[in-house]
Amino acid sequence: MTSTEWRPTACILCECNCGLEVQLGGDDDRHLIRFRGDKRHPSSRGYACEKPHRLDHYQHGRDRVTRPLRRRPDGGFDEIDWDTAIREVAARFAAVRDAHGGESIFYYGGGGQGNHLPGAYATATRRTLGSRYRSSALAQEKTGEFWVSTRMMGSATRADFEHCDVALFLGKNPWHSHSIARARVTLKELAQDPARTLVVIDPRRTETAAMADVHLAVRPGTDAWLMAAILAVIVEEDLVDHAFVAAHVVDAAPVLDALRAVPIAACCARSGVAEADVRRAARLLAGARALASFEDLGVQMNRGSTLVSYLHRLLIVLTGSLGRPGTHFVPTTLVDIANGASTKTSPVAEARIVGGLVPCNVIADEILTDHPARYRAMLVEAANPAHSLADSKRFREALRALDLLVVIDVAMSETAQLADYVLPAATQFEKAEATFFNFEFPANTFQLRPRLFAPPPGPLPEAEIHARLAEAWGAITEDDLAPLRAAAAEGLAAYAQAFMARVAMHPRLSAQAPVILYRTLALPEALREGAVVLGLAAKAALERPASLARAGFGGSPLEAAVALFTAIVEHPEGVVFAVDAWDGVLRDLPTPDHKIRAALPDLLDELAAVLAAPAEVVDPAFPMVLSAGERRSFTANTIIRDPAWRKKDAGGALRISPADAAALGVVDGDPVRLTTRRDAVVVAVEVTDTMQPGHLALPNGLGLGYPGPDGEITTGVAPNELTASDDRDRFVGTPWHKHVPARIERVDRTAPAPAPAPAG
Ligand SMILES: Nc1nc2c(c(=O)[nH]1)N[C@H]1C(S)=C(S)[C@@H](COP(=O)(O)OP(=O)(O)OC[C@H]3O[C@@H](n4cnc5c(=O)[nH]c(N)nc54)[C@H](O)[C@@H]3O)O[C@H]1N2
Ligand SMILES: Nc1nc2c(c(=O)[nH]1)N[C@H]1C(S)=C(S)[C@@H](COP(=O)(O)OP(=O)(O)OC[C@H]3O[C@@H](n4cnc5c(=O)[nH]c(N)nc54)[C@H](O)[C@@H]3O)O[C@H]1N2
Ligand code: SF4
Ligand SMILES: [Mo]
Repeated sequence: MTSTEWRPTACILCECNCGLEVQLGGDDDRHLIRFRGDKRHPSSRGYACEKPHRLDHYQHGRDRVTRPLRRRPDGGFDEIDWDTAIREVAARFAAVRDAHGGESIFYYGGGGQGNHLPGAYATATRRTLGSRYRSSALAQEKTGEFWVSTRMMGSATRADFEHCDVALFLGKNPWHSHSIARARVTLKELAQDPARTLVVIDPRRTETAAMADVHLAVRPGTDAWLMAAILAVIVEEDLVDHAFVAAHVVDAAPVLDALRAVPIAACCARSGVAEADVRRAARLLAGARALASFEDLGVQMNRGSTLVSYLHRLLIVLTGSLGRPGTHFVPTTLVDIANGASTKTSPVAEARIVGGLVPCNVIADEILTDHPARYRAMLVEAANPAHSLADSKRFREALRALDLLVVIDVAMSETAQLADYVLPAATQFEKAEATFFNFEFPANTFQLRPRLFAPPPGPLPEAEIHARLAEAWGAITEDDLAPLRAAAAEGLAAYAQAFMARVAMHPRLSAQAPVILYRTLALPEALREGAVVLGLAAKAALERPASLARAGFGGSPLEAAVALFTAIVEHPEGVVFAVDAWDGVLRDLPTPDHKIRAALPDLLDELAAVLAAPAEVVDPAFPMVLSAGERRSFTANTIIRDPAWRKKDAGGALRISPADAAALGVVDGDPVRLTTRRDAVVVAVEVTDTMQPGHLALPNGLGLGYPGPDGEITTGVAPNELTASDDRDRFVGTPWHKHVPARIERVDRTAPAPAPAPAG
């Protein structure tokens, strides 16, 4: 039986978090049976792709962790009760802190594509322990973009694809990866309207490229030359928006000089794109009424990634594509996720920390050393770094070298398998959840989704885990909480006032604010874990009062915070929390003088160095380039572990070009041996003329172990068995996952599959 009631929730499979309505059914109404896009959700407005229909595979994974687990010396796990788990985990973290200082305790994760509240609660745990270093997946994708953008414009920017007339996707395949609201509707509109132009820069003729008016099939890893050539054409043909530059840019001259020196023909040759096509694209981009652009992993996980992010930003600036409808904007967010400020370095590798995040690719180096400041303990929450970080073998070795590894996850992930303690979390449908990945403009949205049902006995929401840890450490006591519980009974405004007074009187409590809110705020059971959002609303009311007021949440900061939080609680389908204006984008640019800095000397030097460098010598042992981790119709990081969720491409084929297939004598479905400097695997091929000769692509999110009838079965190739952590950007340490030197060889179809490489 399926209940006919439609319940509001959201899809958790990519960062768009489209609003959904779901009908429950099956045992105790705990299965997610029917789905539809929620028309009331303010940004997705009824949109959803094919993936959420498979969400029940997430809720009912067979490798769900249902009890706290403690590692035995023989490597197995014992189930323990929560009191024991909390007591021991609290004592062991405290012991590491007392022996080596809180800064030796590293925090990784905090949220994936659908769940950002754990990271908010974990700030209490981190501050109690004095933990200073942390990271997340953003530090292997977006930190380069955030860093240059913040230096130039005071913030990262996003783009308005709905109203642009020219759209550029650079190393991005939104048909499958989305990342913009209602991606496929927006792409179809762009493609079908003769007055609008879709430009894609990608070595592969992706689904998005196939719809495009202009597809520049760049040679893999050479986007820096292509972008330099495009910019140089814009300068040479005098297509620069001089009025914009004069009004908003303080230091354009050194940039224009550098671009005048770019050898256009040589750059085009290097990038594999005909000069005539580059010039045509440059004129289109510069001639746009409104240009919207988006760079993603194809360039951010590739050679020269930070330089390409810089050149992309120069394209935005020199074409004046900021602050008008259809161009770029600075989003107002509830949590400052896109902050690219950099003030310190990591303690061992001395790597640049951007937005508070240690580069993922140096974490193993920070552990596998006898340096006194090395990380000794790690808390991993809602992330699977043993699978998602470069060079899994070395990362596993690093995790094993820790004095203590604690993992909070719903499933027995590759990382959980290495933990000293695994703490089982409620799924994202068993607790209230939210994300901070909405970047709409001028009206931005936020959705706090109520749980669909209670967790089964065993797993706990992260909020509860962090609150119990705080209590075990004595960081919060009943004396701290009782007065606030009393205030909560008098309503939200009285509570908020009492909360501020209490923290002002006892400043030590400010570090514990998330868990205090969770313990004392009177919320309906289905929304309890949303308590921390009141704190975020209060912060937004102080920092962005005008944006909140335009959305209807005005008055004093306290009044605004209370009104906003009330609306969030009353609208489980999502609310508009901030409204901005296009004419405010440039006026309020978050740089000290509200002007753009175009000349970043280190990146201009890098451009000159790259242009002067001789062509790289290809290692004959690895003549091909592997893009390790491509988004396809049925991939979603490692959020769903059951391979049966995939309706297509169940095994995760290696895409190769017809020319490479013919040279090897293989056809669709044949196995080949794929070898990189780190490993060799056997994988079936998909022969497709969307690939360039010499270019290979493996999907992301595969190679997960999952319980089968006769034990664990691993489906597909885990991409990071093949990658190396030294292959990274020299500025911010982002990995070159899309540029792994590789070769392929034929294997006999009838020969038994080779034994898997020993787990390092
Ligand atoms: N279906 C699905 N959607 C997802 C996700 C998922 O797992 N599955 N994950 C989400 C997440 S976490 C993220 S970060 C986004 C990522 O979204 P995308 O960045 O769009 O994802 P990818 O497919 O990894 O890479 C994009 C493109 O880079 C191209 N590329 C490879 N090498 C080069 C190169 O040298 N130059 C250029 N210009 N392009 C190159 C590839 O051909 C590919 O089309 O997707 C999100 N959406
Ligand atoms: N080679 C290569 N590597 C890549 C990429 C690539 O393209 N190529 N892409 C990179 C990118 S862009 C990203 S974003 C990362 C993603 O990698 P990670 O950041 O590690 O994220 P996920 O793989 O989504 O892992 C999420 C974990 O959270 C668990 N989980 C799900 N729901 C909950 C919950 O409610 N609570 C808790 N506590 N846990 C939960 C899941 O079981 C899973 O173990 O991968 C990166 N790695
Ligand atoms: S676009 Fe992303 S969030 Fe929306 S339904 Fe598809 S996978 Fe889910
Ligand atoms: Mo990502």
